Amino acid sequence: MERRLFLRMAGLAPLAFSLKENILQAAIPLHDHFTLPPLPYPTNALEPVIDTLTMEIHHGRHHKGYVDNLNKALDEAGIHTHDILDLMRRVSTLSPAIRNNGGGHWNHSFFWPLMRPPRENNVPEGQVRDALNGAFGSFEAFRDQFKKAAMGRFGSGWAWLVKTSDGKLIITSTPNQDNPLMDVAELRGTPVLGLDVWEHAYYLKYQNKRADYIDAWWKVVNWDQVAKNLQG
Ligand code: MN3
Repeated sequence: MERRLFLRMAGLAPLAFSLKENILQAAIPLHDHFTLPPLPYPTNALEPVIDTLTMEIHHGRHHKGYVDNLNKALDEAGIHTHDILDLMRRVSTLSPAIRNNGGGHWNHSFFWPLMRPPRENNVPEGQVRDALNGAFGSFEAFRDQFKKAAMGRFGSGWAWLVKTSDGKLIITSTPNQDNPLMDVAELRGTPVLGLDVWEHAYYLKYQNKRADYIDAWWKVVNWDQVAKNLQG
């Protein structure tokens, strides 16, 4: 109060007001666009298919890194948004850092709920089974084709089951942290299922054996989540 009174007396009230505004603006954290979502299960929940240390590093460091670097890249570009889908759809107009880290954030946020503790004979039922039968002939044929896409992605990337705008189910893969939502994607559509085939997703347990990781992964696929994605 004394300070404000002094400033008013000195004829400096407008200056005090603008100083206060600046301080308020500076107090808003710059990196508040996106945050790391918690895993929907403990880090050991997918053992032995995906080991605890891989989950800790994958979620706590890799995914967190994408979130932090995305926020930084958005600040640098002067973009203020909480709409990740909007960023994906116009990624060709944005910086490589936003493309890579925005994709990394969307992809991993999509990936975690697609898994659950392992089950033997973990096969889809109902609507998902029918949809896969319709599109690929059988679940086994779908699984083979999906594995081929995941194996065929040279270097780092993702394999996807995607619903196209005309309602068709197709399998595709993307490099790096790209995804089928991006306007730069070869095949665009809404992801229904996705598999991270970056080495950071499997190297500690499977080393260079990507095929073994893919084969084991079917035991932890959360078909209930796939059903939700198929309807959405
Ligand atoms: Mn990853």
